[in-house]
Amino acid sequence: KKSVYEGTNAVPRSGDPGRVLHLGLTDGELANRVIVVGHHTRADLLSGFLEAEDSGSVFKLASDRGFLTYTGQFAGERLSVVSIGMGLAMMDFFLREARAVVKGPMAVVRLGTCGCLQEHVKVGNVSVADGSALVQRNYSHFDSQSPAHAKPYTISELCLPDAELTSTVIAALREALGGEKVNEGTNLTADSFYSSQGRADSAFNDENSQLIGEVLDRYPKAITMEMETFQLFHLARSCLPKGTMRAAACVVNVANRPTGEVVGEEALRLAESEGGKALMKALAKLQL
Ligand code: R1P
Ligand code: URA
Repeated sequence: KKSVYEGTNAVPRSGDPGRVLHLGLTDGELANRVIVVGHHTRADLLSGFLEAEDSGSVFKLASDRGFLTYTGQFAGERLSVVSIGMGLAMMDFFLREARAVVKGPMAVVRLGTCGCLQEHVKVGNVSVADGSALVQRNYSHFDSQSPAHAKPYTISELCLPDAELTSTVIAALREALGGEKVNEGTNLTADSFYSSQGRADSAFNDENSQLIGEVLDRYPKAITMEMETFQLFHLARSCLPKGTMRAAACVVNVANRPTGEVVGEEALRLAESEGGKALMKALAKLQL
């Protein structure tokens, strides 16, 4: 009898050649250097900078779980651009299954978008994470059976990116966009776009009116709040053997949460494409 997949532990695969279940990729289809983005339009945009592989074309595969992978050549190196969707779980699927189909050291850079927590940071700028902390809804707090003393949200310790990759990314972004368009600071990764990012919603009991204040008290350099960076840094640091997965992350600031300003369509596309190309250059330059 044919099974839907093989193996119930580690990273199961399906079919022949065995493809990982959610990315849909098999060995060799993903490069060691990867740009990770949140949606297909951004991946399509950046795939335009890739050149064909020896096969004569840029590799493209869309999985039925929402992942879209492009692999080609960039500045003399093999490089992939992958759209992974949103949240901690999708970054977990991506990094673990990517690790399973790539041999040797890897470097992963995320180009996301998000709201910015500092008034002085301009929309359309790119903010690079020099560390990331996780903000999680404490589900037990909201359970009426639980003691009331537990706080509604937890804020983690900082997790750091790869230092060399991060400085290479900053230098490449400054060269491409100009120094005034590149900021650095602490990233906050939240497990919701809503409650754990401090958005008020009268349709739910979220108890989050103090949350952004608490985050800024604990991390005064908090600059960005989005949904994947902490998982990227944490799993890269957890990957074995140590040092074989290097990570960096940045976002285009699409909104300034203190002022309410929101970026225009054209400025966003420009930052995504020029910023994205700069990240591809940084990745290609890195000695793996
Ligand atoms: C929420 O709208 C999504 O946008 C941000 C958040 O991290 C979350 O994934 O990033 P992306 O634009 O990369 O998806
Ligand atoms: N994505 C997020 O997660 N947060 C924002 O504020 C904007 C985009």
